Amino acid sequence: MKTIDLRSDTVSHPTPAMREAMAKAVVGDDVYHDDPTVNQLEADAAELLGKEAAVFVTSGTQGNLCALLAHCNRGESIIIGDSSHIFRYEQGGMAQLGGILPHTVPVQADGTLRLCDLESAINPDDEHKPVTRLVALENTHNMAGGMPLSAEYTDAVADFARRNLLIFHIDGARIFNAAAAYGVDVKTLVAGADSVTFCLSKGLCAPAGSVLVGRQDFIRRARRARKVLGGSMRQVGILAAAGLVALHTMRDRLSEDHDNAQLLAEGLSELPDICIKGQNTNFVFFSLSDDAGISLDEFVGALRRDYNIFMSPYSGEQGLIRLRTHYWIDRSAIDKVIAAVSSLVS
Ligand code: TLP
Repeated sequence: MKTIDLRSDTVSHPTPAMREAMAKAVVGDDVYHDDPTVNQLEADAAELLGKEAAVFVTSGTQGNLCALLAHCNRGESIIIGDSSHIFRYEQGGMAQLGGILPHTVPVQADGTLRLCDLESAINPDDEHKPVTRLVALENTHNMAGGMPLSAEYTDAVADFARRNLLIFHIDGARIFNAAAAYGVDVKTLVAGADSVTFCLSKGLCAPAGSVLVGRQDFIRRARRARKVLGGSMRQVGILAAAGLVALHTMRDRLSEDHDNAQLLAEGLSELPDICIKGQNTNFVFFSLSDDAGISLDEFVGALRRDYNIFMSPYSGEQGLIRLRTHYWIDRSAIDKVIAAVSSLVS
């Protein structure tokens, strides 16, 4: 029985085209800037996002951390959403390794941070307080359920950052999902940002890797940060080759994942005891009603054991299950999931 893995889009395997490109990749020592495939990926990524330069990093976590280490000094503070991935799920790397303090503001249900909250999170020029250096957004917002942030909102935050002499970083792990959701060129979603991290290994299906983009001088500092984090690799064109396939052939199909997520949410919503809590981009959240007669753990266990369907309870909120669609979840998989869930709850 084929596995249907909906736990995250990070579980997506590389496509056959990626495996072929990896096998044929021309490589060199990337620490000497000698790997033509990495160089191509970095050039294409910078151009696609409308920035001067890019650096290929091992993961989204490393991209965000390199950005913060390159932008901020020890003892400085950044303004960030209280449910952002950087704050909640990156082990506090900024504080652990960079001596940078997160000043959190509440993430709204639509994934935004209110401008008035940002305003009041800026420390005054007071020797008791850390200097506020940066503001960060997340697009799409993971904990807000895959919410895409619009270009208008992002521009407003960029304007706020400029007026207050703050640096503006975007954790754009799924920025191409946001671009697909709004039907816009990704450049418009990051135009005012000083730096953006995006992931090749989530909905875009590459086996590993993320890219950090920004100005030349910033990317030079970010490369130094990557080096001290042990993230500079050698003949890594093997991975960049898959990244190029991801960047050039996988973005335009992300709306299929969004359509499948919508079909899944609609199908599940018709079943008894399933309460859909949200569906945005490639995310679906649901809970079981108290009358379902099966606990969440039993439900997840039975799907895995009897149907080879993988789901995971959502760590962000008790009683919720989070599903993500991706390239390897097609319409027939959606039908199978709805049928399997139906057999457990009815
Ligand atoms: N998120 C993973 C888990 O860590 C929760 C997932 O399955 O969604 N920013 C955002 C918005 C993310 O969702 C993630 C990964 C990252 C950064 C970190 O990327 P990686 O896993 O490549 O370090």
